[in-house]
Amino acid sequence: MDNFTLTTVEEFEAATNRLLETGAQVGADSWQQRVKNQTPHCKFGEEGICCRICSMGPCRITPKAPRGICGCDVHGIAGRNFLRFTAGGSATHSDHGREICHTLHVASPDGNYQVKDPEKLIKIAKEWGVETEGKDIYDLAHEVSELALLEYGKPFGTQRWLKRAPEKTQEIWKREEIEPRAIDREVSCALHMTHMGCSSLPEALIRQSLRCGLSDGWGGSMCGTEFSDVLFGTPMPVDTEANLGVMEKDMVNIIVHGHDPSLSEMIVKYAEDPEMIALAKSVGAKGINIAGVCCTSNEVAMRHGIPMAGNFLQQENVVLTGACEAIVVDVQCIFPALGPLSKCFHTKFVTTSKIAQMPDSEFIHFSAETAGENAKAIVKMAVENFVNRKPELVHIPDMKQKSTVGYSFEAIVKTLDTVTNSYVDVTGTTKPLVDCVRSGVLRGAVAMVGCNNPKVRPDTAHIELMKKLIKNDIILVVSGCSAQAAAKAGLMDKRAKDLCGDGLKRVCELADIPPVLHMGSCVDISRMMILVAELAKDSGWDINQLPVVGCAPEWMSEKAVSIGNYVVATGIETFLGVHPMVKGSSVVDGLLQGGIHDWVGACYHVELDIDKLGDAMIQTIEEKRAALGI
Ligand code: MSK
Repeated sequence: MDNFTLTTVEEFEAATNRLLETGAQVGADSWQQRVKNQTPHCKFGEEGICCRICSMGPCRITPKAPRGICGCDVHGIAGRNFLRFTAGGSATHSDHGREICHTLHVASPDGNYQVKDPEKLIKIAKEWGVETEGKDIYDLAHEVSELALLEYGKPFGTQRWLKRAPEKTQEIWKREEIEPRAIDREVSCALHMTHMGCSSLPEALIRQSLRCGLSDGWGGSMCGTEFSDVLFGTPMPVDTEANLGVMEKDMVNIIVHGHDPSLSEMIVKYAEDPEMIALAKSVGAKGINIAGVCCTSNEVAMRHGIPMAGNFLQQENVVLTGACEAIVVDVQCIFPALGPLSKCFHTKFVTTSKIAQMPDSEFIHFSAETAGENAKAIVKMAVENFVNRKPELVHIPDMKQKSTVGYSFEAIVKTLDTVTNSYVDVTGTTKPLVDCVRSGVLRGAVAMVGCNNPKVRPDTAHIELMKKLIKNDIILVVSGCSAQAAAKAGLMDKRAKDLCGDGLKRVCELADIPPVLHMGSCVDISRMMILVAELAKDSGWDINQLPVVGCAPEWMSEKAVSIGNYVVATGIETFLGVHPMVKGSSVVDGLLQGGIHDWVGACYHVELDIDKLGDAMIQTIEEKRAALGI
């Protein structure tokens, strides 16, 4: 196998333990310790049966006290909590998308941001009925971005992007009254419904949870993905490396962390500025090394091949290497712990967004208008900090894997086109992929997404499930921190084809792809929605008939719940390795794990045993194949 082996979770853990020794030496706190301090968790919170919605409470439901002071029962309370959780996630993703629209609105030929994919912009404009003929590309960008921004608050109608779904799916959404209206309206409506004295009917609360989720996946997130591509380029396959070994001992290391590529793109650009490189050399460094954490990492890896230092539960590790000059963050999934931790080292913890302000950080307000000067100031600060490194604390684990990333929907279609000469008549479609599935060369696909969560041994579920699935000829499309787990292990190295079943191995060889395809960050799950929509159209099957399932084995955030809701509502069976906080209500849990199937043709499946979770996915894929007669 050309000396190729996967990196094991045990090796990840040994590297982390060595870094924690450095942490102990300097009196640093760690998430591992905080988990111990917080365990056992509050049962009422964990089961979703604590209500803090008004100040008569908090009310906690027990057999002796089956109703809150207002009379709400356990099902109403768990349902309201679930809807509020969803609204938090939908608002977060969608606001990220809104920021990208604003950035596009200030794009100009001589400004901080340009249009890098005019073709995609024109395609979207045509889709939205905007006249493109003879129009300056920047005028078009401003017009389309304004239309996109109006999607957030439009008084009438539903989301424009819904038209991308197959008609059957659109009919289901209409029939079930879950077509998302204005994005902000669905979030507002969720908060209104869950206010004291409004909805306590579980069915109504779960129906709005699906609608609010759909306003994210087929609304705000899709804006985030599509307009990021317009601004920064649609990802195409590119080689990179992953894990902490991508940090460089003799270079200035700047870690970018968070989600919005508007910041990280600029940091990448200014790190290549000859003036900054000269400055780095003048302070004794060999140059400037940028690496990413969490979804920012996915964004810059997919577009520039910037290496990926790690995922969610590895964010403290980059500081613990003692070789991080600056960790620069924007929004979402950033541990406030980075403030005090960075104080134990020479690391500058730089916050940049008014949305995510934290103690013990250096705040440099980053805006689209001043992006260039902000990025330059941040890079300069990091470079000048190199001299403050304490060599005795530096330890970079010698651990990294090669990865090929950047499989946007367009890249997947293009890759298939180049290898399937016999399909000259279907250029630009997913038909070759459909044929692989129909013939059984590929049994199906799993969209694996989501975070790490200390409730699951970090990265184990992602990696073990992926290994099991590819062995069974099931191709993976992945995003978020799941993508980084795969990359760190080596599953995005093309040589990982040797771990696949014969069918998937053949596909990997023909298409020259790894068996686990990196589709991007958490907003980019909208790319997966486009992929399943096109697969359904090209196959003639409905989305809920496709041998495709979703999986978030280590999820933890509100965004993940919003994602889960739009994936399920799109008709994709979704498998979870962490139970949603609704266990206290048999009715809400029953709806999520069964009842909603009657509405949208899919539901959640929760299984904490990872091996059984994998078996259940394979079984569902095989059942779908049998139902299709393939
Ligand atoms: S960063 S939401 S921990 S995937 Fe998008 Fe990772 Fe989950 Fe954040």
